Amino acid sequence: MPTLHGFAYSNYYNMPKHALLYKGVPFEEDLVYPSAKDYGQLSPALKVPSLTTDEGQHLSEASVLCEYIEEAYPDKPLLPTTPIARNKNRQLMRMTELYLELPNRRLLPFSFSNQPAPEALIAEVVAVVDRGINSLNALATFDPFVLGEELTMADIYLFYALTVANMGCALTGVNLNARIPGLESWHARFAADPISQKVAADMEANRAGFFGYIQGRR
Ligand SMILES: N[C@@H](CCC(=O)N[C@@H](CS)C(=O)NCC(=O)O)C(=O)O
Repeated sequence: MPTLHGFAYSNYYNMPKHALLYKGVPFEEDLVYPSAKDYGQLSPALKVPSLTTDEGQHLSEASVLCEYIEEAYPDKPLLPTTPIARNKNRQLMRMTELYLELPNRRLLPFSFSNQPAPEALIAEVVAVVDRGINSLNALATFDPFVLGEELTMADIYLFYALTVANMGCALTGVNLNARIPGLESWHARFAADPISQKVAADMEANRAGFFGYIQGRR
């Protein structure tokens, strides 16, 4: 049985977790924070999540884990079949990560500490997030899923990326729901899914543990 390493407060952890739950793949969860001794053996970049496969191989990087899960457990596919449709899916995931998640992630220290972010940083973040908004508006249909009639990896990726994107947007004032038609109702539908609710409950249960970990690092 594969083991998913990390902690439930991590939005990246929740991407492969949601994919495993959706596919009904039995897996174990190993609650670990990136500063744990020997974590580098699981994830060379010391990032959560990582996954140990049935063969004892250690993989890391959330998007790579999602690809692995799709290849190793093809039942209940989360990627379409044609090369172009698969490519569009990956394109949306990549753009979501580069232009929505990562820029807003730069604001997390300010969000967690309730400190105002420097204006110059806000301007940099907003400029990159503009690209993300344009990308989503060009690719996503939200009808009813991000890229059409089927739930795909792009839905999972965007949903959990938005956890961090929305925290950053609370500081920049960018209103993603207003700028991306269809996003808000799609998000509500996805959040109501029982798998999303389980992941959210696990996340909430890890809140105190996560903030304890953050405080300990300061
Ligand atoms: N590119 C990585 C990013 C993962 C990531 O940033 N994880 C955070 C938790 S949400 C983490 O491990 N942070 C620890 C650190 O940066 O020291 C991935 O896709 O898995």
